[in-house]
Amino acid sequence: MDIDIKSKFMPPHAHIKDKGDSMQKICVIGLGYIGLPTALLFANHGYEVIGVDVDIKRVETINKGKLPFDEPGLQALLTEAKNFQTFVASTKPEHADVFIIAVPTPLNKETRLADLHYVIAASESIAPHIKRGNTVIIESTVPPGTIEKCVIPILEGKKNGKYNTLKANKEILVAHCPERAIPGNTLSEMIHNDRIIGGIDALSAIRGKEIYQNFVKGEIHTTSLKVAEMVKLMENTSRDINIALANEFAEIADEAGIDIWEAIELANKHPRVNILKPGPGVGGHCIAVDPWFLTENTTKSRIINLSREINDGMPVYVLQQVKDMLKEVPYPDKKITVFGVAYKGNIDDTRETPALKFILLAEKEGYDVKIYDPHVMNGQFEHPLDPLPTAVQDSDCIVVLTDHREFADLPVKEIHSLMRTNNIFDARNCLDHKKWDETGFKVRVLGKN
Ligand code: SAJ
Repeated sequence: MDIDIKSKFMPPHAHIKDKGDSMQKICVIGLGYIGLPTALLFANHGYEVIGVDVDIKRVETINKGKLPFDEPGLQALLTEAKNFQTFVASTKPEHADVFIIAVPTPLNKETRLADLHYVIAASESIAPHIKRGNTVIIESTVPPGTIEKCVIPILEGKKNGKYNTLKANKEILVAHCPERAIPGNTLSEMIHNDRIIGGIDALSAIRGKEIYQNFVKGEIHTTSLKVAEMVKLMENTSRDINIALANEFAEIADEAGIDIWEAIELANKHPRVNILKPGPGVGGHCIAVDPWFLTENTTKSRIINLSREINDGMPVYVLQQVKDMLKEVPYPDKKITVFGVAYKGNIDDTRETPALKFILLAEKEGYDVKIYDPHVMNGQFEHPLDPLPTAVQDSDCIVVLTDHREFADLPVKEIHSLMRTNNIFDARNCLDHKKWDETGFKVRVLGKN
């Protein structure tokens, strides 16, 4: 598309690549798993960035040069940006050329509707600072139509009449650039993945592309706001459905005495088949949540709802398997040790983790549950965690719920000697089962009975 952005609304210093120009300023709202890396990438790619968060402690930690969570490569970006004074965190937004909203959109678990209050509060917080020619980019995941219906009226000042009304697509540019990075590999994915940018008009999308092109090496595809909103939800929903299928296959295989892991590996040798892995359920802030944003305004969804049901039911299924495995353990006070509460391997993130559901269900059934997770610190999870020896002391069964790389290399003999009865249930198929078996453990694996 051939649109001259500079001549339309851009302030004279807009083209930051020109030598001698002053730096453009970006205000990023939300310094979480997506907002902070995004802010720091811009701060290391020619922009002056102010990162805003309502959590004062988080703001102070970041301004001291420390990260509020682990993410490979992020510390170096923070240190660099601080050294060059291109980044500062604050609790209040201020005037900028570009505003990026990267706040969470949780699910209201009762209504199963997207809880937009953070997005609305973020939009309200920047509205008084927006000027003619500014660009507002929403990274937060939202149900289709949300930006036009809920965000733009706030940015235009229509909601409370307090601000001088600015017209989106005439005086302010509005775009949606949904994040696509995976925790644990966020920076690399932010830089190398293709991005989708939807605009309220073509100009907004192109302006968004121009901004992100400063650090994105993947292709940037422009489209409308609604298509971009839909694409993001379709991506995560397709993954949820694929995992649900893998989980259903695992249950069928358990019943039929087939090794599902071998079967999936072989099925995936077909050039057009790519079945994901079964497991104890789906966690994280996205895949367990986003499919509901697609179903909330329609009566047409079926497979999406069913897949959510299957994946949400996996902790129950794993517990049934563990119960069956322990039925011959003679003690009335059975003890279980959960290995891994992060929602997936090699990260410290426990949001929406299926481990929590498993633990609550097991405790309700009378099991005494201990937890070991080499990535998660005490205080980061709803339940207390223990060091490895305390966690396995007198235990009757280890239940592996997360595929952390450390679990491949555990002191199996020492663990054996500390436990009361030696059972291990691997819901991720991530251990060297032969080693555990040879040390005297009864081993069971999800989808491999
Ligand atoms: N899981 C399985 N089996 C698999 C793969 C994953 O049970 O074969 C489970 C994981 O253990 C975890 C959950 O699914 O509990 C989700 O993990 P994930 O690695 O699939 O995804 P997330 O939630 O960390 O990140 C996803 C990514 N989306 C896609 O891959 C389509 C990421 O690119 C998005 O940016 C992110 O959601 C997001 O923020 O939307």
